[in-house]
Amino acid sequence: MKVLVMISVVSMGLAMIGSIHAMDEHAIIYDKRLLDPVAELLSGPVWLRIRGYDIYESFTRSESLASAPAQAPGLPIRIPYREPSPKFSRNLLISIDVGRIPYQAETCLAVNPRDPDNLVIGLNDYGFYAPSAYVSMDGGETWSGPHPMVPLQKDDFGSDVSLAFDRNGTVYFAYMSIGWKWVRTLNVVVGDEKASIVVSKSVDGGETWSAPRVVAVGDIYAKEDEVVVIFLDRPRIAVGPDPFDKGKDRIYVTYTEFVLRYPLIPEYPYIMAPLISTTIKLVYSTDGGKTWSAPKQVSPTFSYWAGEERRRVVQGSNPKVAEDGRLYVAYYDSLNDGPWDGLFAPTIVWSDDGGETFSKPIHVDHLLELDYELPPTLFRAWVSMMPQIDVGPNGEVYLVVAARPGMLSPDDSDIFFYRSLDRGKTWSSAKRINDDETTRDQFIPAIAVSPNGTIHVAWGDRRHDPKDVEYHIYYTKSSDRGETWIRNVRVTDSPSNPNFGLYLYIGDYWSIEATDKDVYIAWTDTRLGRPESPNMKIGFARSGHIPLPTILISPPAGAAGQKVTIIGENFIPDKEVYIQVGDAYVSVARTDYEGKFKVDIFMPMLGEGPYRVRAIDVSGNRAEGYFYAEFGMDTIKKTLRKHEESYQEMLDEILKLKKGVEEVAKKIEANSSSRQELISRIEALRSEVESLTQLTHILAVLLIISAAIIALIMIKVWRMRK
Ligand SMILES: [Ca+2]
Ligand SMILES: [Ca+2]
Ligand SMILES: [Ca+2]
Repeated sequence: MKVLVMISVVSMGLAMIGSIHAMDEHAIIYDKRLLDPVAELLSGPVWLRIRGYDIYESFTRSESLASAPAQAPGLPIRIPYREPSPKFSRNLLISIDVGRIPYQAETCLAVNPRDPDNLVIGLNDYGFYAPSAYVSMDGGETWSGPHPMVPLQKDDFGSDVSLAFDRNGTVYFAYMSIGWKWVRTLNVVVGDEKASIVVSKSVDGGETWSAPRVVAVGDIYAKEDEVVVIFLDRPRIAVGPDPFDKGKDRIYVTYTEFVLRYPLIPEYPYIMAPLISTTIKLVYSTDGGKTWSAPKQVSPTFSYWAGEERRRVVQGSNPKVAEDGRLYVAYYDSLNDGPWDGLFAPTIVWSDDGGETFSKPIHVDHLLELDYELPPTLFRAWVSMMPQIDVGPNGEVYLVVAARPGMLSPDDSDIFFYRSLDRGKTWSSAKRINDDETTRDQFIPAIAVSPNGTIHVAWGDRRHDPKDVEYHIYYTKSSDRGETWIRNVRVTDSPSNPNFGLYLYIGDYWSIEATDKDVYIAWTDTRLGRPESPNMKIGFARSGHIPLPTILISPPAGAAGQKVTIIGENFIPDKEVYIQVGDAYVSVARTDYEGKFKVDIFMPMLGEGPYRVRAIDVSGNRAEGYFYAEFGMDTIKKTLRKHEESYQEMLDEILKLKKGVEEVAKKIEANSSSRQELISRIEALRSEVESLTQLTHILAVLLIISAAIIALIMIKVWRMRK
């Protein structure tokens, strides 16, 4: 990818760009995208669009592939195996597919300071091209959503998510609103996406949201001698004490401003290669988001002509406010050797006047740049170099970032931690946070400091996979301001293969938040994805236990072959659940948006005794219970056997009697003196034998009838199950 960009940028040089797309008598339309020279630097979804990767198109293509292989309907395939984390809850996949494209990525978590059980997760949903919010009111056990953000009226889609609560429990959601704009000047027509930064807010914990308010405006316009593109990218929001009135909060939104100036030559219908500038900027609000300041400059502006060797850029800002009202902003500085090459600097600046002016930038370190991707996977991971910061209760500033550990190392990436105990002026040396002994990749770190000062860090980690493809989320914490860290802990209970998500892109950032009681982590999870049907969800876990799914079997006991109702809770929302009796799959149910389901199954003909009933959802959640078959197949068999036994006993009796009669007859022949008396005794015996014989006949008939009933029952059950 990088090579391609280089070629396209270099080939442009100062020469004409673009090819002629159409021409009327007055103007030439360029089909070259104006944002092309900076596409790789922009927010993930924008980059994909500029590079012509149509998510919708490519997904529907892969979906048609998915329907091709023959599959037995209703049979579960590749249910992910869950291996519980030793320190985190079972994982929830909280995002729901409301559009046709099952991709959600890029996530931000926020915890309501007025009600720590109120969590809001923002995420990008490609199903409807808009960021959206999911809300929990029980500390993350159950979620509602999506509550979609809307792009501005004339724009096409939204992108990026950043959330923060203020001290009163109002939550703010910053995102980009993006739309196409054509401009015409002299004899050229050019166009591209333009992005503005907008903020919506919610006063009910994230359930309902205000219309977006524009806080900074991007544009494309033409002047006599140039076409100017202003693209505002990657907003991040922070809320904290106003330095001039600590009794209230100030809201800050930082973003990256890309300016591309395309010179025009009046005599020719061409645009020239542009001058590209990047600056971290900021706007603030002191009235709860009603009005916003003019944009302020956070970083220096770095400019270069497209194709120039020296192409320094800044990107990836992250603001945080300390208790004393100082605002810190960290960002990525590629240095003069440009992005994805040589060195970069995680950089920090601060403002003591509420975002009006900023300190000189401090380079926390100079580190080896990551490549755009982390081999052998293709998703863009360079975003892991955008430093993440948080502030401790005593003004400590902590920063995490990913970088290449060594020039010649086969390891493409590690996570490094830094701290400043003098309010950002000086910084510790790098501390590697991942404690694996592999040369596999770690990426997309996130950091949070809980009110008691404990530092929490989470990141993507491929240490488990010798192929260096599948990732887990890992976590560590420090209770002594970063001196020592606990052993790394696995958070995810099932790995993700990025190739089974949107393989070029799995989100540019993930999120961690911590109270003194709990730690919350959200990330992009592809465990539901398969090569023929890719899938990307937002996964969530907390350090506190999350109740396991349960099933209720009603009635819990009875005859086999009857209808039994299974009611399940706490399963993945809006997805399939497979029902097993013993080891056989007998039915498929679908959960509602709350992860509940109810299904009637017919208990197979079973022997008397307890039978395990299990419900397994597509994400690997399982619950089991027992059904006690009181009268089943073997009960009938037993009854038949009993009848057979008594029949045999009677036959034996009759045979015995017969023998007795024969013996008596012999005796009579021998002695005929009391003949008459004997004859009457024989008669009596004979009638006894006859009545017994009749009884055995009745029993034989009964046996036949029982067999017929069993046959009927079995046919009925077989039909019903069909
Ligand atoms: Ca560099
Ligand atoms: Ca690697
Ligand atoms: Ca590594």
